[in-house]
Amino acid sequence: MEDCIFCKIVRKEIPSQVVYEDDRVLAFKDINPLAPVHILIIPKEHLTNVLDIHEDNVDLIGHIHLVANKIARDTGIAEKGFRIVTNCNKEGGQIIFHLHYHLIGGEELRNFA
Ligand code: DGP
Repeated sequence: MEDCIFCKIVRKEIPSQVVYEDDRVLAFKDINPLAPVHILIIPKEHLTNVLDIHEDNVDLIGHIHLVANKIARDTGIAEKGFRIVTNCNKEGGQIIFHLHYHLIGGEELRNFA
């Protein structure tokens, strides 16, 4: 997508602090961290949000969870605990309309649900 900020990050047109990359997924530090570890994990392919997940991309979504698992271990947050969040549409708190998973941890997280 031409004007999508996260597509531009994937194409390296906008700089980011990459923590993991493969042919399908990019993970980088959130520009506005809510906790000591706050990483965004995104598919390189432009999907708008979870409503764009269908039978033909469930494998990609599973892969994203494996990547989250690896990053959680590598950053040292796996043992104590962490959160994976994806916001969907405006009332769900989505600001960037490219599917992304927030991986958050490194401190005691408040429960909100
Ligand atoms: P959401 O509300 O779920 O759409 O979260 C979008 C997140 O993306 C928000 O935590 C801030 C982050 N973000 C927005 N623009 C940029 C950017 O240009 N670079 C990085 N690293 N993060 C960004």
